Amino acid sequence: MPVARPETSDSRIIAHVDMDCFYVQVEQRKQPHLRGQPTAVVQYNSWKGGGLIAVGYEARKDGVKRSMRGDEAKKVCPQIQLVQVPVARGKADLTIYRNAGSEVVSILARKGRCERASIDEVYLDLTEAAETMLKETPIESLESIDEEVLKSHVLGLCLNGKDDKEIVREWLTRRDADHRDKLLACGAFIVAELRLQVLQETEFTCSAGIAHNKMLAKLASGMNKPAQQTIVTLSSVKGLLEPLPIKKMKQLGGKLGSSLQTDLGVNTVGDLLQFSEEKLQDIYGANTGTWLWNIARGISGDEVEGRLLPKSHGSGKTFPGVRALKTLASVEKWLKELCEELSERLQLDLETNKRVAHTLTLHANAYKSTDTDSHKKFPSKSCPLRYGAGKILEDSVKLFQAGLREFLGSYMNPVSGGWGITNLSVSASKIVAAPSGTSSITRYFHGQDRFHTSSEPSDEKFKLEDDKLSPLRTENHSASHQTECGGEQPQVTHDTSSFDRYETTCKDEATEGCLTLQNHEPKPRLPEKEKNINDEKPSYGQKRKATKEKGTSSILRFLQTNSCSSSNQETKCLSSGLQEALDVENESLIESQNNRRASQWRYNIDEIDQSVVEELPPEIQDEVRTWLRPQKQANTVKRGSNIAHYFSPQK
Ligand code: DCP
Repeated sequence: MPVARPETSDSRIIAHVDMDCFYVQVEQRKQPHLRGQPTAVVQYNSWKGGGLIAVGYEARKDGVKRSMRGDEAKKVCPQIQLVQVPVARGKADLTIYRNAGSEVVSILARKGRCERASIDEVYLDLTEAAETMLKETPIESLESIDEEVLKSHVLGLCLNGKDDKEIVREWLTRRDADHRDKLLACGAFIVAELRLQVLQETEFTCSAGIAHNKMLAKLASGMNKPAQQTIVTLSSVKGLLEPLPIKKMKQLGGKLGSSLQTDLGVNTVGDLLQFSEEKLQDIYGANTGTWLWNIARGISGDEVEGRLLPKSHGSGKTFPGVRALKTLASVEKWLKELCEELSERLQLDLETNKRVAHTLTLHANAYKSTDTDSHKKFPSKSCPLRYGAGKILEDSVKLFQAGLREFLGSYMNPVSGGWGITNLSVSASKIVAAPSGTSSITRYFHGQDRFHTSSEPSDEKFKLEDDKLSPLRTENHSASHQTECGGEQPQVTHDTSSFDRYETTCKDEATEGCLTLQNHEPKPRLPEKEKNINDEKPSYGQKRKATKEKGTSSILRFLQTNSCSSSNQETKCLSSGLQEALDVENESLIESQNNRRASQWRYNIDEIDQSVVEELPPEIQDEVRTWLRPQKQANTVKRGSNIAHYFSPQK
């Protein structure tokens, strides 16, 4: 869910730096003879010349596009150089690009707080640096100004194509300029210098947007590429935003954007301006309403997070068309590859950065051959992460089983086929600093081993991801979630809008080998009494209500299934291979249903895993925590309260 944060100040100086045709530049540095040549990077598979994932600017001039395959690119640009993405474990290996991104980050971080937003994008908070510069070096008295700064594009400034640099120079050095514009001018100097340092030290060019907040800086960085920078002045904000298609705005690429279009007739950001904050709050809830009102006016208080390392690690692969995985054995084989890669990267992160990840998540895209329910998605599943490739694989297999069972429903037997997996990925998130000192790290892992004595994850630790728990939980997870994938992955929506949207939509073959930015769809919190603009149509609010109910039953199912599975079944399930396990799971499901009918429900509160609790709706979390306080346990459970409702045998 978008969070409406008020601007702490409209004098912040924020830059968004985006590398130009990044993978192509990395390959050109590796093979200097490619410099200046039309070049594109293709995914490793050779069908129709492979899918293009990065296109150099020389090739773009000839009409080559990222949506093309290698063969098509050769038709429009016969001299194009196609470079294959490195391959490891039968899939794309992005290590060189990741490392190249880290080189750039370490340079950009020199002047202020720096947030690594993706493999080739960075936000910088340059407020302090700009203020210091303004105090120490008044720009109006500068005699010579670097070309790179003079090449800046200042939005709203009228250029004539002849004396552009002079006009920019005047703007930069105006004595009577507003303080905020003076700070922006300083930002332009600082960013130009950083971009030059990146070029000198890494040979890479990049482009940047400089503005008073992250949203505007991001919108501007792609406006003039390659190797240029764009400044968003306060006076230009209205003109910049008004014509923008609403779906292009960050966090509006999904359902919320569609609701604005269909329910309110809002197609551009300008259209949103006619709605009062109260009206938007009435429809979408207080927070989302305010957020919408703010973004229409270019207001966004999002802070640049000081983070030079990725938030999560992922390893994935797509299996398009005939390559879809149709047997459990093939899924297990690929999971092994993915888990090994993930484990290596986790190990490296631990050794290099002393960080540990806490959550393992399995995502997949699937279809049923006899599909009557084609909109149904394979549910993402997560559990506490245990270190070691073997353990990660074991847990991933369990997560896959759980997801497949849910995807197919109780009437379809996973073993008998009739399904296909077109995308598979595992990711590790909730990465935090490891306890300091090597001995602590060792203790940490010993502790983990003790916890998982059987090396088997207990069923209680498997939980439904996101929407599956409850709608509120989804809202809690609306913050952007970035995964640098080590393999073939879903789409990247690298337009000016939704780079950190959670688009579960996937991927055609051309997206293989790509970096994935996985984020959560904004889910507005709805007001208690939902007011619909159009009572005829099912509104966004009504849809959400339906989801809520669905979420409630899902969590119930989850808790009950877990608590009902007998230890005998569990042991059998865990010690067998995937096929056998799925048979057992089916039996277990039937038995758990019977158990439910017989009201043999039991849930041992001591077995509630903390990370499961964290995924529950906030009010439920509070109540569970109250339960977990032993001395108060007996007195604090409120009869008829929400938690009792979720956990009650009758349900
Ligand atoms: N990428 C990918 N798969 C995609 C899109 C992108 O693997 N579907 C990779 C290759 C890109 C890198 O991510 O080089 C960064 O993506 P961008 O969208 O930022 O595009 P480029 O950096 O290639 O070009 P631009 O100069 O337009 O930003």
